[in-house]
Amino acid sequence: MNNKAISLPLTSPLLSKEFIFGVATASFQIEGAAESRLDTIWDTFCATPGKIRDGSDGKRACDHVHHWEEDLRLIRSLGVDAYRFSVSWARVMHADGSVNQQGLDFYIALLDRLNEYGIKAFVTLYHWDLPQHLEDKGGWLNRETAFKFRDYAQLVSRAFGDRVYSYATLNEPFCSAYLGYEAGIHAPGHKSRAYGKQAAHHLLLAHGLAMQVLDDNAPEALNGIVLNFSPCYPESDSAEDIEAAKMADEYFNHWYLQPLLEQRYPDVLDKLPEDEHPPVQAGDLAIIGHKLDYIGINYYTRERYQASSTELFEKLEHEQQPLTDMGWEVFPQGLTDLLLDYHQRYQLPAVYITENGAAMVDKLVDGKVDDPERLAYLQSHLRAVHDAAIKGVDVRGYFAWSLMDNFEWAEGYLKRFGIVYVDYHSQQRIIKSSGYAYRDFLLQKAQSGNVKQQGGAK
Ligand code: IFM
Repeated sequence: MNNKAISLPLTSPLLSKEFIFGVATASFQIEGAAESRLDTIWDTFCATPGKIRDGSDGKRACDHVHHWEEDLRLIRSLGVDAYRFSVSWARVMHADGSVNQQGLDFYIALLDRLNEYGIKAFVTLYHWDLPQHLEDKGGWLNRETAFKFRDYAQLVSRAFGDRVYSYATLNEPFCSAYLGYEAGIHAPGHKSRAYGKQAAHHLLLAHGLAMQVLDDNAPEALNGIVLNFSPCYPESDSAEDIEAAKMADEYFNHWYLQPLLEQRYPDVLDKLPEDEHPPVQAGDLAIIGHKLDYIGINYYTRERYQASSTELFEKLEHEQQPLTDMGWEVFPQGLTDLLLDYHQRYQLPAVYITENGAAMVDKLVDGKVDDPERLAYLQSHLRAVHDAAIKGVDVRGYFAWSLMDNFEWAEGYLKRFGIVYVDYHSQQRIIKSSGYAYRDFLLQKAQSGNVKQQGGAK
């Protein structure tokens, strides 16, 4: 096999004309232009010494607000069917809830251009950048934030009209809740198990409330949510390790999926002390369980667990090679396993792989970036999606994370996930060899008789 190219079996469901390929980004990670929006929890977090590894922030990032036309031309040149990006709440809404028209116009122009190019817009409403004024009132610990999110979804979906192919309410509520309120390694940096569950519940409630709004305002769009999963494997065949991995799986993965699909939290809830239970009020789970048109799945790696004498489970370090620059094990089989497992356990709606990719140590040499490890990662994970699809999982799309290198949260600019390299000084974009391989793969797919479909999503 040519290790400079991406390929799939000719009969792969991923090569059908309906299957959508895209690239993804998020507002805080690429936009910059912080002066034309409100402060967010990530601005505050970045300004707190020691929180971001390289001491950087998102004030300029990829300066996408000033480079968006060039960036959309770049996206078009890759031949993708879709572009997934997020809207910055802090850019489109003033603190008093009124519209920031300039901010909204930015996204409307972007959407219009995408539509002109025939590229489907997958819009995420919340990719972690909560306006700071809401955090000042408790952020996701405050139930009221869920209702503020509904108002924001109302404003955006009314203004965008029928320009959007698909909405995701939230990106990875696990990260917002667990990393932000329980582990303290993401903004706003709280460290409390009780807070983690409280924030998670309010995020899920926000999702359900926004779904009602999206279904009213954007009935033709595919409306859903994006979750991240790391499947949990037991370290050994012992009953104790198997039980530990099962509890971890419920705690980190099913905690989000089960309320959405079955209107209940997983059984591991009963193992938690009363003060760590989510603050569920009557009717909440019915709101959270609003019918989804699709579920977005973000996959990067797996985790391994063993039994612990003091905790419910103990997570093991990633040891198996190869590792990405994040220190995450490259384990494509985990994506197939996860998709098949969820397909068996739940009545899953349509599935889109909304993020998948790898941070690697990229070097710009003579104006080029050769990144064979990222290319191999993409190839093996596309194959993993294919393996699940041929076994019956209704996967309809795949988005590479990320279009371009960007602000990688607590890692700052030290980690590069892009299939396009960004020189942060000159703001030059340089397509990496993985980006060219992705483009060539899509070109070949298009040439083998596949015609892009136009029109509504549902
Ligand atoms: O960069 C992030 C993204 O914002 C959310 N999903 C995981 C990516 C890589 O860490």
